[in-house]
Amino acid sequence: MKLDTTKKQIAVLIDPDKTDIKKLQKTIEAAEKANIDFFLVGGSLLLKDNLEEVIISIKKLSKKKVFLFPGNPSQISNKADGILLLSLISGRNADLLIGNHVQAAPILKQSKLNIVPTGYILIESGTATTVSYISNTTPIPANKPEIAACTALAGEQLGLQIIYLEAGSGALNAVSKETIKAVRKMIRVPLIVGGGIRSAAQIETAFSAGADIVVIGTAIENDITFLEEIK
Ligand code: 1GP
Repeated sequence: MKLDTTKKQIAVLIDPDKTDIKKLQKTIEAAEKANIDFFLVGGSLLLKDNLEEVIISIKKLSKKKVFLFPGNPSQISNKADGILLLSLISGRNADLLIGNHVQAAPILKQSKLNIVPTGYILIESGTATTVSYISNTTPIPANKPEIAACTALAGEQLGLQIIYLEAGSGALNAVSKETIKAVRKMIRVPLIVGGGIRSAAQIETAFSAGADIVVIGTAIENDITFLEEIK
């Protein structure tokens, strides 16, 4: 696992659909000034065919690592540094647990990408999200932290190297501190938390509850000055 998880980190998620080159440049420059730690690129559903273009643009403006955050196997690119190889362990959709990975395996073997085997756990967040609809899975109820904790533990026992607690992009409610705490208590591997985080206070809450990495996407897409607040 080549993600540095020795310190608390903030990752900026770039959804290639929700940006253009001009906006992207401004975002990267602001992210550099805020000294964020790395970038994730991807999305559950991409309408534009600009994933590589986005990665290349980030690489031109920043030395920070870029990790793929793929919604499906078509979102693999050698231009990135690594990939969160997501297994959607909160769901029971076989393709997202292992099927897509079988198709991607030979492509990944030929790539130079750092592969980060990731247990991806969707938490119910107040309304349907693109990721819950597209993945055709039921998120874990927000008021059942023990289910999230046992799911994360099972992922760790299966050898997954990092756990990602996801409320969904633009979620109404972020993952609660109770859920983050319960998961943190149960596992030893690093913990990523994302979805619906739109204030510095929420970032602090996630970190103090036990998140190692917090992912921010929509809040920065909507208002680039949020990066100054993060700084
Ligand atoms: C989504 O966790 C990420 O997959 C980030 O979510 O866009 O709500 O910040 P936001």
